[in-house]
Amino acid sequence: MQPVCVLTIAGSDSGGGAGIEADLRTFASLGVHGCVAITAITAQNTYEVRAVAALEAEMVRTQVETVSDDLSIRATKTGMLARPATVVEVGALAREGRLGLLVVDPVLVTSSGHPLMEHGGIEAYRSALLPYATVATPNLLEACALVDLDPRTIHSVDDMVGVAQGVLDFGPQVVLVKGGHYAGTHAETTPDVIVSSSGVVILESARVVTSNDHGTGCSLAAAITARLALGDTVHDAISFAKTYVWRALVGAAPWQLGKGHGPIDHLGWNSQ
Ligand code: PXL
Repeated sequence: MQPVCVLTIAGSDSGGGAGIEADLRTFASLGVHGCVAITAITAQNTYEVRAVAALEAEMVRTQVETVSDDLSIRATKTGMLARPATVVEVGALAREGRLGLLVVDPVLVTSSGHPLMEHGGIEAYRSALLPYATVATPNLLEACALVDLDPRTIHSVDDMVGVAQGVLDFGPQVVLVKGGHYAGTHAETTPDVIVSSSGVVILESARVVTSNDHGTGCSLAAAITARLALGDTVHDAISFAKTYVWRALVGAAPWQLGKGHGPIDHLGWNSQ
């Protein structure tokens, strides 16, 4: 049996918790071969981002072309794209058919508030990349930014559904709005909202209270990508990925790898 190949187009997190590093561990853990196109290098640890250096969009294109000229990429995940020009370039690569099934995680800022996208990124996502997405996986704050809504106006799961439908209008086949930020992270459950042309599905799961939650969004999108590449339907891939991240959160809850938000247990999830 040959392993299935997938690609992540994302930034590097020197602390190893998020970005490319999380994606590759997730891919390895779920049995697919991960290729990468690096968009930016971040100098960060578990509590701060000290610097970001973005690559030129052209260099991102060259990485993707080089990989996809040789390996058969079944599915691609995009994470931190850093520059609007890179968002546009990745949209063009999708249009050229180089990316396979496409999971777009529209990363804009870190949870601590450090920007991971330059000015103009939101408009680029709307017009150039979301139309090609099989699944878009914004968190609630990113979804609000995409539809130009103040997150303080979101008070119910119905409000979340409205935001998700707004993102769906930009063209993805399915939108998953993650509920981790719902109710200011104090709610006992995290409602995830999935919308598509076939309707609305709400997935509830118990919140894992832990400071080791860095890279959960990246890992969720990477797990969806791996499962899509392996042949799951979008809904099955999302359900699987939620369980994967939930178990990896539980597994890492006792860890103390730094002073801030540590990584999740990408590799030990199956023992939970
Ligand atoms: O979780 C968003 C994210 C994506 N990519 C990189 C990051 C982060 C958050 O810190 O560092 C490289």
